[in-house]
Amino acid sequence: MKKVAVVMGSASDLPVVEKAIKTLREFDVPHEVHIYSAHRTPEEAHALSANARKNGFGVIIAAAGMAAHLAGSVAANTTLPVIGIPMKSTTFSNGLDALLSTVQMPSGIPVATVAVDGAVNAALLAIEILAVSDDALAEKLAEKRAADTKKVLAANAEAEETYNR
Ligand code: RP5
Repeated sequence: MKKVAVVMGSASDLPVVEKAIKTLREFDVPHEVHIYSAHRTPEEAHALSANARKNGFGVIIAAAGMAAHLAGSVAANTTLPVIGIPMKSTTFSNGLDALLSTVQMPSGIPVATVAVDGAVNAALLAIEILAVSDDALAEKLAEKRAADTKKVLAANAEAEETYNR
């Protein structure tokens, strides 16, 4: 199976990005985690993305806040799919700054952008991309969907029982 690269701009992003790592682990998807900044370690970030395909990666998840250039700069150096997680790293604008920086890519260099702090969906989207050519992984995704549906219906049954008169 291809690996997922998870890269974030700062150690301060880890508490949120760990949710993506946990999801990848739940699906037994091989992954590597790095803290490389587009601004503070540009050479390392460049090497990761430029060599990602030949190093066995199938998808890259890139998380960054504030100016949030990481996902875009990673995408500029690879034709692998790049999923951007805009991080709510400051109270200023609640992550809208990072959301716009991540999503507003110029034509030709796409970044698939999830919600602000949307780490779980970033991992699930990465798994969905790998599952295009992996039936066993697709089956695991279907099982998770079914389990999620069950949970919501159980909560609904409880709410109906509690509140409906
Ligand atoms: C971004 O700036 C990082 O991804 C982080 O979300 C934000 C703040 O970084 P620190 O100042 O906490 O290192 O590059």
